Amino acid sequence: MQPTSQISNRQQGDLIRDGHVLVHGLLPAEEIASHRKAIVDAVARLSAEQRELEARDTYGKAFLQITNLWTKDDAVKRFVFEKKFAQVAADLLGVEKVRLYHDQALFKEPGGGHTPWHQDMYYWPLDTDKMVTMWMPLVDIDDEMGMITFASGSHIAGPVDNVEISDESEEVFSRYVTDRRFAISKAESMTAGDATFHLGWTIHSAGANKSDKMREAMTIIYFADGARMTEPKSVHQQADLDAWFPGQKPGEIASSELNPVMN
Ligand SMILES: O=C(O)CCC(=O)C(=O)O
Repeated sequence: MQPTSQISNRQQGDLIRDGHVLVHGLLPAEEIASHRKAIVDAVARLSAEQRELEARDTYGKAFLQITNLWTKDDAVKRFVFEKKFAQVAADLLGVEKVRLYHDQALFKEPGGGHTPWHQDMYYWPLDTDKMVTMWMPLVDIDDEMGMITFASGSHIAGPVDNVEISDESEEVFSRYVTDRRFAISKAESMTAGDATFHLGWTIHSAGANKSDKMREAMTIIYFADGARMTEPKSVHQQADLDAWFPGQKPGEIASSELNPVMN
């Protein structure tokens, strides 16, 4: 299917081959400030994290994580429902329509730890691999701040191990990507409003935030319209089914009130 958004056929091809692609300037500079303010304010209001970094486990050190902000804040909803984000997602997946899985803010604090290598699809109880995450920094970032990092081509083999994001996933996947000699790909820097898109099976991670600034990133996960719920294969998939698909059961088309069509 030909792209109808600002992405090119080449970028579509890159996603299929590498499992990730960087799109520059998806949100123009003049639009960033107001969206950023809305998201930063919402995270400050909604984050319940009280512990010092040292008192947290690896996952807790990686970021402040607030999910489905669109249901809690109308200003953030305007960001999440930007049709052009969803159209890029649909074009990259080669589908006509995409639905929302969920959004999430991932704010890596100054001094925050690395995000261990992992595969997102481990968490997702859907029968499609046409799922993609948009990851957008709201401030200019460089490698020192915790750049998102991909093992290019690692999506092609599908699931590698049944392991949640943890010290164990870091060990398992870093050994796997080294042994298989995947090219490790990350941008040297990203400007606020640039975005990466990665597929659900693409093995990825992010570095620690060695700077004294917050790495503010917002993510939106999309899936191809028509996908069906599957039997949860883990407690994590059960938790996702309950949280993101209220009232739905395995076998049904994923389409709860939390999963509107986005483009
Ligand atoms: O922001 C991060 O540190 C990791 C992001 C990530 O794993 C994701 O968006 O799937």
